[in-house]
Amino acid sequence: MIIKNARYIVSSPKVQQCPQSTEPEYAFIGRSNVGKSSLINMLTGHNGLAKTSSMPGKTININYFLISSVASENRDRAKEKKDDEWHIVDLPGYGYAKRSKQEQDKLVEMIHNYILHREQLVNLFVLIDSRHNPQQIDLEFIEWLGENGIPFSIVFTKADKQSHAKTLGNVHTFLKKLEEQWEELPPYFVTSSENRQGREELLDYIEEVNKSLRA
Ligand SMILES: Nc1nc2c(ncn2[C@@H]2O[C@H](COP(=O)(O)OP(=O)(O)OP(=O)(O)O)[C@@H](O)[C@H]2O)c(=O)[nH]1
Ligand SMILES: [Mg+2]
Repeated sequence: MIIKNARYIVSSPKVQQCPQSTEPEYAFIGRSNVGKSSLINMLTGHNGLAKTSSMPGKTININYFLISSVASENRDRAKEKKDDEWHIVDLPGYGYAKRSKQEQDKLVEMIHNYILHREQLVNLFVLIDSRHNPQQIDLEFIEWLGENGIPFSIVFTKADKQSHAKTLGNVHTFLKKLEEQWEELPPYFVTSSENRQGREELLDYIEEVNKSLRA
């Protein structure tokens, strides 16, 4: 997939205030600081599109970006072809310990409401830090997605932070853990926003899902 344009649309504090449009949307979720906003910038090729920070807790609303793209196979006919239009949604992270309980609960409610009620949501990317052992909070969140029948994929982040072998080991351990809960594993991707690892795979996957929606 070739991204032709990516632009910021709106930052909504509630699902009721999200855009009324019908474009399919792909949302990014995961623990605070896992790299959601950085991944969005890496995928779109626009540094600074989504606000990032080394301090956890940066994103606090439901942020919309409108993407125009063309399928790679139409690269040479991009002018004749109508662009695909879809939304990327940057969500706040969960599990930031320094937030007050009240703030934390409010964000979780917002995230849950969005995920459960947003009909345009076609896939949720759940980001997992590839440096760590499986964390309870991530496993519980994924279990909740399963209970509610939400379509999701896993994105392992920050693969540049350690050796390839260490990343693969952690990915394997996480998937083994998921196999205890799931008969079939979800699609998964290993990424780095630093060196753009996994970009093509993720964009191709989105292109496939977009295509299947039109079929
Ligand atoms: N080395 C490396 N650093 C990364 C990568 N992705 C994100 N970071 C760093 O991790 C920190 C957090 O990144 P964000 O993209 O703001 O994380 P987030 O998940 O959006 O965080 P919240 O909005 O607070 O929930 C920043 O300092 C990023 O530069 C990566 O792939 N590699
Ligand atoms: Mg963020």
